[in-house]
Amino acid sequence: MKKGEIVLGCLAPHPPHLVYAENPPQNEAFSEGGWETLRWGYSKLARKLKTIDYDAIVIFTPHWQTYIGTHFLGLPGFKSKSVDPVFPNLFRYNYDLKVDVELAEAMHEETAKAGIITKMMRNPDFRVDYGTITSCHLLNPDWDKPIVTISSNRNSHYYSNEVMIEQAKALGNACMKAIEKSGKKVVLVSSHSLSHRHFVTEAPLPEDMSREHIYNHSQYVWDMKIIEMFREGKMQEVVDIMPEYTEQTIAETEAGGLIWMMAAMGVPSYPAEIYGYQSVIGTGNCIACWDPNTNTRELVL
Ligand code: 2X7
Ligand code: FE2
Repeated sequence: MKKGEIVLGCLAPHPPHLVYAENPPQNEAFSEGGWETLRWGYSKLARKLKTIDYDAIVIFTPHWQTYIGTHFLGLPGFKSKSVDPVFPNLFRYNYDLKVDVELAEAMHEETAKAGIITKMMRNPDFRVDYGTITSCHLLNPDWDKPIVTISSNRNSHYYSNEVMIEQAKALGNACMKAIEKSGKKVVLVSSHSLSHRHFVTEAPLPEDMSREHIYNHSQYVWDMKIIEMFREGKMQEVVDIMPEYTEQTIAETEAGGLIWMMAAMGVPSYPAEIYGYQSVIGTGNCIACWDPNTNTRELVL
């Protein structure tokens, strides 16, 4: 069997506002649009994904939080309504998704071998989190590929950002081993915002773009610094600076997604493709991808 591989790694922010703004038939809420810079960027990346041959999407989400170990979705399908607990006015999404259980089990097995506490989620009534659904919907609105969702273990809260980073690296390496053994072509998705300070009151019309801006200038400067490193292919420096960046901007990187993805991809030293940056309720959000294929990698923005 041919060795499996990671064909793309995507940084895919998941504010539910973006799905709300698209008005897909699955979501109950209705909007007049908003956050176009991110939504147009997502459309462009979704078009690129359509040109790539791959078997499954593996997504790491900060909104499925497990306090004991790392969990993997472990049933062939999950169907229910996902409601954002903070923004139920924006996100009540009816999903019906397929899981690559074989790949999930292989990752679970390698993760256990690496000494990480891990478990398969086999509860048919389990509700899939809005982070998974938002990122997957925007990257692949046709939902025509199976997914594997990985939970985020709360190491940064129990211990420290440093411990979280070590665990995320070990998890990334374990997932990579499982992918290689599987023979499959896989797209990785790290689902999160960058800086994560957000306003605590919402505009009367959430999509009123005259009210949208980054929470403060310092968050903006930090985000630009990290995006510059993405552009320059300095991912080892991003890994090194992660504890400070996360602390200074309360970034959603605290869950470990970006480190997990970078470790699995061998910490790329080539430039990321940037698809957009915009604030959502004050948080900083960047859509980016790392394309290991030099023939298809491009300068997007
Ligand atoms: O989960 C989120 C997020 N990461 C950013 C902004 C707004 C809402 O939800
Ligand atoms: Fe989030």
